[in-house]
Amino acid sequence: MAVERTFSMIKPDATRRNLTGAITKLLEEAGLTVVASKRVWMSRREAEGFYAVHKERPFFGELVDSMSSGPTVVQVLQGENAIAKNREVMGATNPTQAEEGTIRKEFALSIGENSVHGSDAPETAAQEIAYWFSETEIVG
Ligand code: RTP
Ligand code: MG
Repeated sequence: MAVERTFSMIKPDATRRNLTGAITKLLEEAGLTVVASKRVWMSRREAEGFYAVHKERPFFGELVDSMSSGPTVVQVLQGENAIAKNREVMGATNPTQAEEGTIRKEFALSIGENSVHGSDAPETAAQEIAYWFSETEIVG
């Protein structure tokens, strides 16, 4: 299995409830290492750019509103099989379908306010990391 990097966000619904530490703990316990981290309050324009792939979806406006409504913690996670492992720890997009022990089962409020984001493939991980971080900010 290869060591990979993936991109993760702790969304405003979670930072607002002071869950940055609790969520990071679950990621670390799953064997992922935080190799870059910063807190950002993204603008609507940054949120629209980040989620451009969803711009035709009916929930796009709501998603941009919510992601620019408060601070987000953006992170790069490193570890074996990091992309799939992170998705596993996050749990299903809709928290009512998330498995016991996952971040979304424990903390998400709704499908829109679902506490975390994680890249879904190597290509999107590389793009999403580059959207928020320069190489010098990542310390492996
Ligand atoms: P993410 O990208 O955030 O890690 O989550 P995901 O792959 O599980 O979900 P995706 O389909 O990529 O959707 C991105 C985010 O949009 C919000 N969403 N709202 N109201 C809705 O029906 C709806 N559907 C999706 C969620 O916050 C989701 O994480
Ligand atoms: Mg997604």
